[in-house]
Amino acid sequence: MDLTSLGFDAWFEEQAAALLQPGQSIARVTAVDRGAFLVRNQEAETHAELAGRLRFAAQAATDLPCVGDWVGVQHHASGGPAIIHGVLPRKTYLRRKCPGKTVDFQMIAANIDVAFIMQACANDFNMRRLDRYLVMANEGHIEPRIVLSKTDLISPAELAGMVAQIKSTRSPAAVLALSNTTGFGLDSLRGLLLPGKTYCLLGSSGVGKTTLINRLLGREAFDTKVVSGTGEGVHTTSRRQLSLLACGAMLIDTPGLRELGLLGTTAGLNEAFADLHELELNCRFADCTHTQEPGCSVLTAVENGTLSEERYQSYLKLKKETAFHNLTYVEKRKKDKAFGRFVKSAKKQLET
Ligand SMILES: Nc1nc2c(ncn2[C@@H]2O[C@H](COP(=O)(O)OP(=O)(O)OP(=O)(O)O)[C@@H](O)[C@H]2O)c(=O)[nH]1
Ligand SMILES: [Mg+2]
Ligand SMILES: [Zn+2]
Repeated sequence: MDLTSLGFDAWFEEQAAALLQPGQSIARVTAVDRGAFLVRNQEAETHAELAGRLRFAAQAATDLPCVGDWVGVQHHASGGPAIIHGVLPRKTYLRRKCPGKTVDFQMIAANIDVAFIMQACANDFNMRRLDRYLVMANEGHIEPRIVLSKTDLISPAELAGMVAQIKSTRSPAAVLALSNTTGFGLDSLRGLLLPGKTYCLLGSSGVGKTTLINRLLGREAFDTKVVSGTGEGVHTTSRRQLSLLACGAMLIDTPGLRELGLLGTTAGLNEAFADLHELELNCRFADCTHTQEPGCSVLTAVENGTLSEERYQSYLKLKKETAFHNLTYVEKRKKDKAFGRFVKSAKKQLET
């Protein structure tokens, strides 16, 4: 198996040329479980650890490798764990705000071509959460597709209703429905998976992400758990893992995210809310907040029912969060820089 089959291309090759030191070679991170890594190259999959230098030089958690990353490694002749020395720049990424009040980001996965955003038809279907995931994928330059799982638990009419709800937002993301239990829709999904491309499953805990990967692999490779009737489950998957399917596609499983904090830029927001963005162009004022301005075409659309009140509220909420986060993130970065300069000048004074 060559690196191209794992997704390596000319762009990464260029990045690698600038990064690799003598004795190092390229590999892809296939699993991250707390501090432990698995990396894969043309020959084998091996355990790996971070070089001390890389860990100490990291300015932020996002500088450290995540699943899907291309890294420069040094292999151990005696068979010990390989050492990861550097991370290649990412083409695409999934990241989220760290849980809690901090403004730092956490990498979920990198270098993904398509993200399947999964919601279970029963108990889990939620347009607002879907919006969040769509913004997240768009922000990381990943093509989103929507998967409605567990169709065996609802009627065809209910399913059609959900699909219609998604379509009414005019989201360009394709919608696919499937059931791991009956096998409905699995062949359509298989038909979408291309060799050498990387896919990722995103969605709440218990929607059936790992079960789907096991079905596609054709064996019980990873643990899944029975969830309670309400769909509220405990997390079963704790590690981020990239699996190679027989068809040559790669699929990344992620643990269900409990808190889907935001996000970085407004670009992702505008893409996920293309319908609103389009309306916005007709507002009288360029900086219209769509809350009270005269001649606001967003408000008009809500009034005459072409835009649902729910979607409008979802947009306002995400917009507010994004704006707040952008602000605090920029401030924090400034402070970090100022602190860095302070440390440097203090060190200099000590040296002289
Ligand atoms: N009825 C029904 N149950 C399913 C289906 N797919 C998965 N399940 C069940 O849903 C439960 C959760 O499945 P998992 O695959 O572990 O869910 P997950 O998304 O990986 O959850 P986390 O790892 O916690 O994020 C298991 O009990 C599965 O058997 C389906 O299509 N229909
Ligand atoms: Mg799982
Ligand atoms: Zn407006």
